Amino acid sequence: PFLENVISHEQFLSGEYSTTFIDQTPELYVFPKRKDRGTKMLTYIGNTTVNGFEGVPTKEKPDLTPPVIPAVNKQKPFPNGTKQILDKHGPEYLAKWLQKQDNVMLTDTTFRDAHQSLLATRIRTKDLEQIAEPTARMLPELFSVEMWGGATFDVSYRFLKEDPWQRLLKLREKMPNVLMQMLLRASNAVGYKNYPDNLINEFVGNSATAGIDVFRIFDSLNWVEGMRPAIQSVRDNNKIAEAAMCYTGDILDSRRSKYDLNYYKKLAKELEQSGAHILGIKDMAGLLKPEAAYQLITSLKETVDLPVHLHTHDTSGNGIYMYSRAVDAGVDAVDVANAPMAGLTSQPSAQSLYHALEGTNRQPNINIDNFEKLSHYWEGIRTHYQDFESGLKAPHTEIYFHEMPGGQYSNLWQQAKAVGLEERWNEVKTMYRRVNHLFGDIVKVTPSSKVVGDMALFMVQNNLTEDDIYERGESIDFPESVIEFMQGYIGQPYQGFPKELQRIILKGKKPIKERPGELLDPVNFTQLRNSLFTTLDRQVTDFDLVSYALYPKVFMDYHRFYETYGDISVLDTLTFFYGMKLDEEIEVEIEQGKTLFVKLVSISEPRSDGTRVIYFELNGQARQVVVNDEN
Ligand code: 3PY
Ligand code: ZN
Repeated sequence: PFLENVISHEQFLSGEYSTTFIDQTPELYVFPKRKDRGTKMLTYIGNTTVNGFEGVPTKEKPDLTPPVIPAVNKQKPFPNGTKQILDKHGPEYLAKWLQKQDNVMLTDTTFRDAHQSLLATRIRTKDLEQIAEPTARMLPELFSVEMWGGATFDVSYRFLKEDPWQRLLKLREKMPNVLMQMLLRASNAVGYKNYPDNLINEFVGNSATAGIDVFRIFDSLNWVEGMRPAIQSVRDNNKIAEAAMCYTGDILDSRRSKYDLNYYKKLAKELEQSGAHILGIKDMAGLLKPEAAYQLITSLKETVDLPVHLHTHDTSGNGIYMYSRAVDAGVDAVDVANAPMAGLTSQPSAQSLYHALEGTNRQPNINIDNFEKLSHYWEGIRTHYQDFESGLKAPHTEIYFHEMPGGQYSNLWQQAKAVGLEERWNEVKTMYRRVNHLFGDIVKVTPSSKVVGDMALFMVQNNLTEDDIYERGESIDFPESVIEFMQGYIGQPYQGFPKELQRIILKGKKPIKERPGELLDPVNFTQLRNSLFTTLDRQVTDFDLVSYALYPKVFMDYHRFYETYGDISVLDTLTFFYGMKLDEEIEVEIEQGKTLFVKLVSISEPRSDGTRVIYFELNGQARQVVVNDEN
């Protein structure tokens, strides 16, 4: 194996090595471990069959058929799309091109925000991958497909036991013609806190290499200072910087003057001056009302010379009407999801918007029949994720009152339930609004929304009022996220922190005014690579390195899981979540052309040590694994 490593090494193959090559190349001494993929996989299936999957009630596997994938001719070349325009002419040209389109353009969010908002971000790569090529072939007129970023990164490792970079690479291969878009939390990258500038830079660079074309960058407090490094990084990579402002408050409500039309105009100008190719409006909670959209977009189009791309959540049920007014005002592109994955906390439906704009001269230029054909797939696949549905069944106009972002509503509800506040959920929602007020009316989106949510839960749980905080705050231990927020570690809110409250919460700690990324020590990637190489005992990719730097624990947990169970992203989704039924047979393609046939034969009763023996047939051969019964 040593010789094999030498002769297959890139440096050796390139001919650029000297006599010290062997001494300076430790990876030559790493030999492939004997891995029995079959046993690892059977252990996972056995374990899930007996103990269930985190967050899914242990129950019989649902009887569902795989959804229909629309047939497309894969031999034909892909139709050209926006990706070809970017690659040929660059981001400035593409932005001008977008601005010149008569018809409103669409971003399809089904691959990211739709399932983040409806299904706790749980759709697996396997299910996205198989519909990616039909989507790219059938909807080449899309502006972009949003398929990465936001929570997909963290959730992939943590719950789905998948490598998010692999998702990106696979979808890129299947979608070579449409722009691929991600949501980037500026200096928080795809995490919940600020990172050093050099890490943001590495993250953006690697994301661009792996296939992202459009980066929608936002700061959770609309603090432009915090967005500059990310915008610059995207520009340096010759990709599209869509700098987004988060919409909060209500410009139609004259009693709330903090976030008025002038605020947004000024912000838009600043984003333009910071290097945005596209101006994004990120209406993360769905607060933008139709008339407000009309006024906002009209003003912004007069203020900046950039295409405007609008994002919303349809929680209130007003999404299509709002988009229609935005289209009247000249918005260049809007975010929609395929109908079965649209509506409620997700984006408005693409198909609904198409029909709503019938007879106007800005109706999207897309093939609606193809949208419908693809919709059958999404309708089917959604049922495979039924245990992650949020439970929201109807339009929810209370959003205008509490202002929680689309993805947070179901999350906070779960958190409230977990700490026994199920009965007091209405109080939590009201408290969320009160905390926002207490904090001085801030923008609420990941991670600032989490701070407000944590504080609201904390106050309800401990029966605290605003007066209590001011009167006895010195003796209260506030949640860590609230302390960090008041320290300035996620940035500076517009018009600053409420001074007295900040003093009470910080108890003598000094807040910062600078950008946290400037103060944080840069990541030493060389050192990190070496130590990771020792820990993982394998080659370290640039992707591994960035993931580890962002999420050390999450990444290592994933690594250990992978060592134990192997690559289980190849399992079908129902087996992944529910294991197998007795006598059931499944096929698992573990690599191209290599399929395992698995049958679950029987499960023993628990033995005195709490374990069960699971009997399988693997490709016709009897195999057994032992798992702990954790019930
Ligand atoms: C995210 O940051 O994940 C969001 O979708 C914010 O709206
Ligand atoms: Zn969103």
